[in-house]
Amino acid sequence: MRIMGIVNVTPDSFSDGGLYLDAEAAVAHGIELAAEGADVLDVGGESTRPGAEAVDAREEERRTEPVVRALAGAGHTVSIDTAKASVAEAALGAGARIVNDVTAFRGDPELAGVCADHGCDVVLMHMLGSPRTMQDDPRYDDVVDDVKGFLSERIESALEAGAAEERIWVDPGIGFGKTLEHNLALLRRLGELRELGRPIIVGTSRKRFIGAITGRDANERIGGTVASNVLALANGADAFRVHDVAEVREALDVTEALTRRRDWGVDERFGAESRETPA
Ligand code: HH2
Repeated sequence: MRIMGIVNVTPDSFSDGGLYLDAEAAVAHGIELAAEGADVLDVGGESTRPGAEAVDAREEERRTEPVVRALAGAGHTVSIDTAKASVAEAALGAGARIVNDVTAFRGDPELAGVCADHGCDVVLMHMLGSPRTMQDDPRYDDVVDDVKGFLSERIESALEAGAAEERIWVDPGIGFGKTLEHNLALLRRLGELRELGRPIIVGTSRKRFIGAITGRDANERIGGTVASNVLALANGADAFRVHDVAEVREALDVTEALTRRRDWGVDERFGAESRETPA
């Protein structure tokens, strides 16, 4: 199980926009998240919240590159949350090891090649439409089957572009063109995505579907964030992208201990053979 801590260097992210816009504050926040138990720090310079305006590539690079350089330089594993090849190239040059692309290589035709050249890990996420339009009446035949089919096609496309299969992660894109029911179905049936044969990462952190259930604002969704990540772990997720690392780490450590199948040596001592040879 891996926890990815979110470092948003943006003025407008939905829950922490503007808090870490200054590089120094972003780096300090990343270091704090690592101390709380994040295995990977996901640095992003463009909000993908519904309706968000696109950010110019040079501005996105200006926000993220120094933060990536400082965190990677301090020995942390850094991922760059971008759909742009030039931003990814700068981040990989500054020490990032993972590219987290919410468009799954559909946003920038150059990005897959940049990732293949660097041999980095890539996160391919499902989104219906674009952030500007994705929440306008999203529809699926069967949301889990549709997301699975999409991710399968994007894996193939990444492989054709030169990505190494063992470096690909998949993400159902919670909140990206999904109603409350779509998000719940994806989390309940997450295990079906295991058939893709790649590790699954999920991002439920503080998202609107939690607020729709609890009535809480973005900064008051820790309980819902913890609950959804616990269920996701139990249902087969491998990595968890969150803002509240300390709380989620604690919950997932306990969930992992509770759900792990421990080998008590029972089969050896009371296995078929010993049953067949009663005294
Ligand atoms: N969610 C957000 C951004 N990037 N990447 C992956 N792989 N999966 C996600 O679910 C995901 C993501 C949105 O969250 P956040 O970064 O907190 O907000 P914003 O996009 O407004 O910066």
